Amino acid sequence: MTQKFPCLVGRLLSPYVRRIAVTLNCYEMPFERLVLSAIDDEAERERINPVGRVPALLLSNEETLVDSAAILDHLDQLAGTDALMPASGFARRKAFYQIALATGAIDRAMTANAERRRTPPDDVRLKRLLRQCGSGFAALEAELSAGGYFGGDKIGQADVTTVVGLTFVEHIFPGTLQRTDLPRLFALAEQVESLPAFKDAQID
Ligand SMILES: N[C@@H](CCC(=O)N[C@@H](CS)C(=O)NCC(=O)O)C(=O)O
Repeated sequence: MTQKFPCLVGRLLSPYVRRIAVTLNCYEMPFERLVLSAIDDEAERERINPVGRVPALLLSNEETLVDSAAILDHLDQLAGTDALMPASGFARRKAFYQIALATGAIDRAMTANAERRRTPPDDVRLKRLLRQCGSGFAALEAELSAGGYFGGDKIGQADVTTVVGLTFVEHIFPGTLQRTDLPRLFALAEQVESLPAFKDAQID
């Protein structure tokens, strides 16, 4: 059966899946969803992606894209001059740096989440992972000017990935990140989470 729209695989609890959903919404590209858990549904995930990870994007020509960075690259090419990534130069390098801080912080939180589920958890490791997650967001706070976006006056992928990451960490480790330490990031998150592109891709 051929599908009309691309199909996004994974739950929006995953910040990697969610940043794809938000980006598709920003680009006004319709998509379908296949909601597979990143914990259960392993056989189905491995059928789609041999390493069992989400997100994947199933294209209508039956191609399968895996890994959120590769999926974003494809979507940015389709979006052309409307892409959320700067096309070249310092602005593009800077955006990649900021996105790497955000995905790095997300990965630390995910590893910490797995660590706290172990019996018994390694508390020293858990503390270090959460500290490094916090340091990533602190570095992002320093990159952001009050009331602005990372790239200036227009929302970009660094904003999308950072806010999706902040909301995720707040969700799985409530209270770990403090508004008093990250006032500009929390203000950015409050503002963009109220945009339709984010509201239509709430954590599920
Ligand atoms: N670098 C990957 C990371 C994807 C990732 O970590 N996915 C997690 C969910 S957030 C996953 O599928 N976990 C299940 C597993 O590793 O078994 C990307 O950007 O897509």
